[in-house]
Amino acid sequence: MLDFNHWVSATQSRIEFALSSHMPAANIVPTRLHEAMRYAALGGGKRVRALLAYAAGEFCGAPIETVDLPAAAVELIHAFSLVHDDMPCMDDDDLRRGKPSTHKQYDDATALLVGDALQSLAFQLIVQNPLSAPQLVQMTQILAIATGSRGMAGGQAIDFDSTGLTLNHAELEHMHIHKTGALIRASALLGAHCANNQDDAKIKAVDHFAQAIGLAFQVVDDILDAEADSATLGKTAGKDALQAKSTYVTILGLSRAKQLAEECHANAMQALAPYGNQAIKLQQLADFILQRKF
Ligand code: GRG
Repeated sequence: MLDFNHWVSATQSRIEFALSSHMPAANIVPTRLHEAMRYAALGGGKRVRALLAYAAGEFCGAPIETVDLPAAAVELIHAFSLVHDDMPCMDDDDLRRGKPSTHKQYDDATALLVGDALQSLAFQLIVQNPLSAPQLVQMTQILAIATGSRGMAGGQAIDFDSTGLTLNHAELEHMHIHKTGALIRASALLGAHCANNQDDAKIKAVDHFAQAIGLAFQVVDDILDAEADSATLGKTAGKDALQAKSTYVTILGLSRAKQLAEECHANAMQALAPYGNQAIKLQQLADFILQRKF
């Protein structure tokens, strides 16, 4: 476990460095935009999506250097979604990663452009990776689908359209598979696709694992929103109840929601069972996602 904790902090530093070195410096014109992009993407977050990319890459035999750019790309897309999600026209939140949301620190127009620019930069990084052309095409497609209307943006639209409605379990799951799950799934798949020799069975196992752990991640998110405080979360706690949103906690109750998170975790572990210790990082990451406190 000590080894895993060490790997998490070393990998978080690695991704911070990759992000920082691939983002325009704050003194490059347009300076306000570049400063705001760095504000939004650096110095915060658990980096779960990057960790998944590295762990899946390691499992599939990808050299670690080939995972840096896709790992940075998924964190850029994630940061972009958080910036837009916090804006007054979306979730309207003033606090993110323990500091003022980007539109509060800067302004709405800057926050809009930050999101746009982070998204473009993510795709630039994907295609800059020195991998084969077919690999890059496939990786671009994976990230594009996960981000767009058939993935994260679509999930957000479903969420937005559901305001004031009570969703049932299947509807809630459908929304989260897109809104949160699609990018988590893509993160692991992108890491897996960095391997020079593609092992289809392993990629399938990563895909199964990532879909299940993406759902676990969201169930835990709903539990934390109900149980934790804003200082611990670094974002406004109790937001779901305040907005009368359907969540796993509101539709199942706290205890059944916790049970569901365990079931999703077990499902994720099952996908890796045939690989034993080869999949140790992914397995430990699944525990980390289940047990996280913020
Ligand atoms: C226009 C393509 C497009 C996208 C914008 C705003 C939006 C559409 C989508 C929102 C997606 C969203 C914010 C999902 C919530 C996901 C979630 C649970 C975020 C918290 O993730 P953590 O806990 O955060 O990994 P840290 O700060 O640790 O990185």
